[in-house]
Amino acid sequence: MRKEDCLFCKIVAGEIPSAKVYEDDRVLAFEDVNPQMPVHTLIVPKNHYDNIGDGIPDDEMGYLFNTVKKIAELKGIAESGYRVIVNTNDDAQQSVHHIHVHVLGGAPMNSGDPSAK
Ligand code: DGP
Repeated sequence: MRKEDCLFCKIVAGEIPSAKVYEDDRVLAFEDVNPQMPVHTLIVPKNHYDNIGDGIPDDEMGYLFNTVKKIAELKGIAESGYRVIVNTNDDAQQSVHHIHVHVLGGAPMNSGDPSAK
């Protein structure tokens, strides 16, 4: 399931280049173009869903979130710790409307200010 004119669908298809961290048949992880932390990787399902409220099947959602651990290990932050963020719609400033999980780490963070990425 692909959506026309979706930036992350184009990245999944290889039509727009990205710095790939991990890929399998269901998900792609790549470096955020505008990193907010020393480690800032995005994970997307290859199928298109606008956001967390878009009726994502449980197995798809579970697979997406289980990939977080893999990425944390690949990036060397599994032990030191990391933050997982899924921005959803306007108030959260979701700018790309293809669900994506931000995995952030590599340095100590603030206490959890929801406005901080
Ligand atoms: P959000 O605000 O949650 O929708 O975050 C979207 C993120 O996507 C933002 O941190 C920057 C990143 N991003 C936007 N365009 C591109 C791109 O073309 N390539 C990559 N690698 N990241 C992008």
